Amino acid sequence: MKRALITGITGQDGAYLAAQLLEEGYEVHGVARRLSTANAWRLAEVRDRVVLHGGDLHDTGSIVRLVQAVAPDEVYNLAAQSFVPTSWEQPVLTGEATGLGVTRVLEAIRLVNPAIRFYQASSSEMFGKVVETPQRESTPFYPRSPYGVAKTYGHWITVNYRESFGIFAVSGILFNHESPKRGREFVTRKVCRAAAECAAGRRRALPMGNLDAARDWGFAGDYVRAMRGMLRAAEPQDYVIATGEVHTVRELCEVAFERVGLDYREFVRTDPVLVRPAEVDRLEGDASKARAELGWSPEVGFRELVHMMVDADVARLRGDLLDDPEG
Ligand code: NAP
Ligand code: G4F
Repeated sequence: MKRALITGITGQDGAYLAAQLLEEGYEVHGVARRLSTANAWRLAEVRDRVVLHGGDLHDTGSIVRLVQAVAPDEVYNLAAQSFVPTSWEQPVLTGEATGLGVTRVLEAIRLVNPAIRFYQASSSEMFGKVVETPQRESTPFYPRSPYGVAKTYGHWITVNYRESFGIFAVSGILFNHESPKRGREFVTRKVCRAAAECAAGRRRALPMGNLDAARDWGFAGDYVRAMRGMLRAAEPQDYVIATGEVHTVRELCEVAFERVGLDYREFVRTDPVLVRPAEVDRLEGDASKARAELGWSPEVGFRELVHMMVDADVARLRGDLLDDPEG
């Protein structure tokens, strides 16, 4: 039986990855931070089948001891301070967790067992102020936030440990991916939740930032499948994972509110406080390398994804689905 260790298991991708690995017959271990309030709601379906260990990417010793104790075949480093606006408020913490945290996990692997395969959760935020469209593996990075800068460090340290120490370390450059398990602060979930609340008469207005921003949005379940493919490949390589389909935040609002029979223009208003100090205007990925070499392709399209998310929040508000804690 293969064993996987997932940092960030309590996050959106961690929950989907844990479920997929269990389905494949893996023994799944996860790193969870000590918090004053329980935070494993995303793991509800798999909680009795995963082993959670206390640890933090800020604490090197905790990571080394966990890699020793669990003795995994694969480590997926999904933990990060992952919300872009917070990275301007807490740039040093973001650099520590999202950037240096990667080195701490790689060092643990190097010290304990360099044969462990390593996946790094890199991001299309590294392309930032894009220098070519669509973005592919060879596109130069131009990050636009402390988060993007930290992820760029995480990407290059992964490449460096592969080249310096021969570790099977890969960087998955994933474009935005969403699901009903998405945190409420991210734009898709914020809009889908608000549409459900407006339909239920619990909300009258939705303050938003830049409605013209455009993203290549996919479904988290599809993207997590790509992570597994990268660690199964014959050679360690970096891959862009994206749908190639781009929509604006305005279109997202339109589709989400339409789903509950409402016109978004009656609820959405722009609030300058939510506009970012430096914006990533438009991301569009080219995943042809992953399609050709990993046989990967997305199964869920944009409208289906938005409908899935709105429907989940409608069900939560009705009490048909367990609601998540408000962030
Ligand atoms: P998420 O829902 O925000 O989850 C982040 C996870 O990291 C949570 O489990 C969180 O734990 C954990 N974490 C944060 N700081 C930590 C620390 N210091 N030590 C240990 N754990 C820590 O993010 P996601 O959407 O699942 O994304 C997974 C990874 O992919 C992240 O690295 C993200 O930056 C990256 N990524 C995401 C996307 C996307 O569109 N979703 C795209 C590209 C890359 P708590 O539950 O305790 O907060
Ligand atoms: O949903 P977002 O907060 O995601 P963002 O900044 O693109 O980052 C996400 O995707 C990255 C991959 O590219 C990940 F690495 C990262 O961890 C995270 O998962 O914002 C998307 C867009 C932005 O352009 C933002 O300015 O939506 C725009 N937006 C407009 N109004 C808003 C809002 N974003 C949020 N969160 N809230 C708003 O009210």
